[in-house]
Amino acid sequence: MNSASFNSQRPGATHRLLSILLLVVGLLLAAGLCVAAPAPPDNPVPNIFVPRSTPANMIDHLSLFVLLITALIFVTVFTLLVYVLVKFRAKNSDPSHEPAQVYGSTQIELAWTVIPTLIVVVLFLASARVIHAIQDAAKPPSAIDVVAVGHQFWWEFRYPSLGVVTANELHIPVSDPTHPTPTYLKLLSADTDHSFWIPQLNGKTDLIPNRVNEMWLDPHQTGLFLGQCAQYCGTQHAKMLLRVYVDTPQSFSAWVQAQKPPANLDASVAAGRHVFETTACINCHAVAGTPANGRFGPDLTHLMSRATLASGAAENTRENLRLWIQDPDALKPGSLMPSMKLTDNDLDALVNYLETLR
Ligand code: HEC
Ligand SMILES: [Cu+2]
Repeated sequence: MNSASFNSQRPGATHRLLSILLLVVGLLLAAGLCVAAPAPPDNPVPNIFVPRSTPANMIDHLSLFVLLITALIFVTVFTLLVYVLVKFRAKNSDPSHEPAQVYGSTQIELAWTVIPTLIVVVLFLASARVIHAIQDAAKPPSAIDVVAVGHQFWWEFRYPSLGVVTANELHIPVSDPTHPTPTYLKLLSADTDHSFWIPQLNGKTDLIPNRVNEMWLDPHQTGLFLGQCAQYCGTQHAKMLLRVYVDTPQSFSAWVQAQKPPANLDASVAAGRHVFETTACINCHAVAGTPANGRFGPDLTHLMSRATLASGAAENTRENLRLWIQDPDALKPGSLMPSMKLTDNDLDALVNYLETLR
């Protein structure tokens, strides 16, 4: 190839300038989008960089530290790369010129072996410290115990010492650092692997069949914290959402008091209760104080105290409740609740009954 045709294949200066401009515009746009995102309280996307609980704080600090180190590595490598590209690129005047080749420099080889090894050791020790501090934290006697069971595709929550069973929406008290009331979760699975993840409260912990895992949360702020099953567990894994309500101590004990009693037995909805108790519903669902004691699906004793249906798939309104029972797949395709093919009359009576389960 002669030098004239070689030159004609290299991108022109305008071409190069345009690519650089595009890259810069792209970076600015990405940065702009990040800055324009709504501030944490109204932002429905849980953000690991806005921690609200001790373990999440420790993870946040560790990730900033790791980000800082990796950013330094990135800047160093990128600067060297750009320097080498500019300094040693083929010159138009002498396209076949090669820079001096350096082999076996002990100094350079030592530098790029020892420095990365030290960096890895530092990252390892920093991570090990945080893992130990979170996993081996002493459990205070004031801790609240919750058993969380992952199911395809919903969450079961049992508070053994409080006598409460609920689903999908976890209520826990806020934990004042001077009187900590952390919540200790025992994580189990009824079927396959799931993962419990509330980004602002703690990292992920898997729920694995035939194994007991543990995690704790001690939120310092009241409010609603969103999470998500973080391990692919089947078709509706993406609609296996978590809602954690962090309550003041007063509203937490009020919630517990409201969840304890058996279900409302309202005579005006006896027809609907009859439909429920004579259909397969009772094999999969429990309603305390009635013959219904299934555990394949969520406990419905206080169904109407929950804001959402089917693990956050839909808002808990009458229309959605009716649609859900008529055809669960309409709201959550692939959910493990079958359509019971009820008549419109039975369906209306049944929904009237369910609406009294407050
Ligand atoms: C084969 C077992 C099975 C039967 C039978 C069944 N369900 Fe379900 N049900 C489930 C499962 C599993 C879920 C959770 C679905 C999900 O979120 O993915 C569920 C969820 C629900 C929910 C939503 C609860 C919540 O807190 O989100 C309601 C309400 C409900 N079922 C009512 C009924 C009624 C009424 C019947 C009878 C007409 C019935 N189910 C029959 C298994 C069943
Ligand atoms: Cu899952």
